[in-house]
Amino acid sequence: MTEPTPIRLSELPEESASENAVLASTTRRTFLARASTLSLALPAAFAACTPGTTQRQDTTSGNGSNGNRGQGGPAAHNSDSRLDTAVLKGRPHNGKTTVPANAPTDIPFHRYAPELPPLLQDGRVQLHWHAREAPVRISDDTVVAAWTFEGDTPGPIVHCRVGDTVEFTLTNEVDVPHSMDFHAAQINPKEAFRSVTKGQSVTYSYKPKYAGAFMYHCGTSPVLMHIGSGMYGAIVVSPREPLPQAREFVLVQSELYLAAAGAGARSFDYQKMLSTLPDLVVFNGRPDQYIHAPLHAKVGERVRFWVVNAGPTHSCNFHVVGDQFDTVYLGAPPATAIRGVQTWGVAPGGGMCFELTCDIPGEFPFVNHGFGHGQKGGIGFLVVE
Ligand SMILES: [Cu+2]
Repeated sequence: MTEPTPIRLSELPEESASENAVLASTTRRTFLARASTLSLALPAAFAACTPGTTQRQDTTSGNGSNGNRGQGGPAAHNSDSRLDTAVLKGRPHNGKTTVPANAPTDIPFHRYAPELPPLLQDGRVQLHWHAREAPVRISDDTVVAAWTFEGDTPGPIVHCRVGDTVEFTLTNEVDVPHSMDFHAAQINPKEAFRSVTKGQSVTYSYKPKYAGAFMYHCGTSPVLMHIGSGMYGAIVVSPREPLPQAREFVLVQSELYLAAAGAGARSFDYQKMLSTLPDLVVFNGRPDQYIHAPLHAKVGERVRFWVVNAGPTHSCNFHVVGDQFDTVYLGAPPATAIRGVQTWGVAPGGGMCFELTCDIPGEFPFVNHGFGHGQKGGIGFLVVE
């Protein structure tokens, strides 16, 4: 295996060396498209030139690790998030999302349904999704200019079982390259998670090996921008042997970093994402939506929360006020269950399964108990009657 040659920033194509020059001659949208495309053309060896990263060969095994620069189409490249981070580390990046010119202006609010969808019976989940830019109303007074899977953020909830076949196709409808990284998959990311440009599609299938709540997200460079702008969601993989009967909900926590309010939709702001001080921290994309329209359960029922933390940066310290988790699964349910838990942290990029029994009636807030974040919208009510 040939030792990869580190690439310096000065060796990048000229248009990336001067952000000002780029911004002066192009729109931000064009710049982001260029930045993403540029990163596709960089070899995995670039990750090795970043201090603190270890060299890896896996993403380019078979065709060398430094031979792709500037020549291949998307099929030859990997939208690996470590690579993406390395590519843009230290570079100025003024990316902001925008609303498509032809988008509707009257955007109604809809509550993101948190109920776990039923399983399909034939063991196959066929998904053909589209990467779209769309305005999404997240509250009475705020519409965001989101990058989405299927027009909403989070994207659709997927539910399958261990060993089922997930057949997935992503078609990109927009100028910025996008991709799909399912954390429930064991698959060659260089092929499956590659970015596709406008009008292109990528198709792959996999069989989830473990049960759990898994994140999916766009992994295109800069991955922080793509997750932070709305391209994430949850796939829940149930075990083959059913878990105890329960009312099941899916909660995806995410942070929102928004540009100043102006006319129309608020942009997602890459510089604010880097600052890691979010404007909002929310469940299922909208602040306080489950305060206004709570989750419901009956006395005597078991409630199961599948909690995914899309981040992109902060933990979700999941807690239910006035109750305790009867069961938290540290790994794939039903193994590694622990009992009597008050709060447990779900890492960004992670997911966990929490259960409680509704022994008494009441209104039970479920929160991110990291309250500096919980009070930015990461709260809702479970009403037990
Ligand atoms: Cu994307």
